[in-house]
Amino acid sequence: MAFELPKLPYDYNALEPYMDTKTMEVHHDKHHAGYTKKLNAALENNPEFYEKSIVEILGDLDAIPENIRTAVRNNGGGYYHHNIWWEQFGSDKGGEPAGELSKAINSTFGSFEAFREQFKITALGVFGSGWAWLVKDKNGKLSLLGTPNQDSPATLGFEPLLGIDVWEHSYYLKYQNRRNEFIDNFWEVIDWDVIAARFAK
Ligand code: MN3
Repeated sequence: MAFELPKLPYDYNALEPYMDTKTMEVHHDKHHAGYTKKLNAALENNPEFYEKSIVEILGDLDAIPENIRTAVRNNGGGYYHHNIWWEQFGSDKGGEPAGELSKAINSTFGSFEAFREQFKITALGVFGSGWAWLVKDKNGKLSLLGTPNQDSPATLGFEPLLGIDVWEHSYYLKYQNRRNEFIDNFWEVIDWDVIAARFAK
């Protein structure tokens, strides 16, 4: 079974005014669809990899034949990261984490506010295209990570809990060069129950 583009879990306009409808359409139907299609095309002659999960694939890129490794790294990362991206949002969300996740954030970063500030610095520090992440390691320890292009936390042995896509395609139509403002508004649509469930896994 080839990899499938997941359906957007809400309407294209669900995240207005923080993420605009047009960006949502292009981001899901063109960019995410494109990564999915190119990942499948790259694996066409090695269909045994269709049987693996995308996390398994990205976690062991050395197992991928060298002639398709870069394509799988880029498009597999793009496929996986956008799956994470859509799932972590909802309308009427935002606010703050609760429970064990809240405790872990406070003990790691000092406070939720301090976490948001450090996350923003990480996201602003990604030069060009890439992502910033809240990740956990194998022992459940939290940290922040910036990754270029579609390089994946999964390749580095981390599990991504929350990610911000700072490729220009993610915000340019609405925010132009104001990555700063995009990052500030990102918090308004985060579904912290989803992030807490990822943390608890
Ligand atoms: Mn994107």
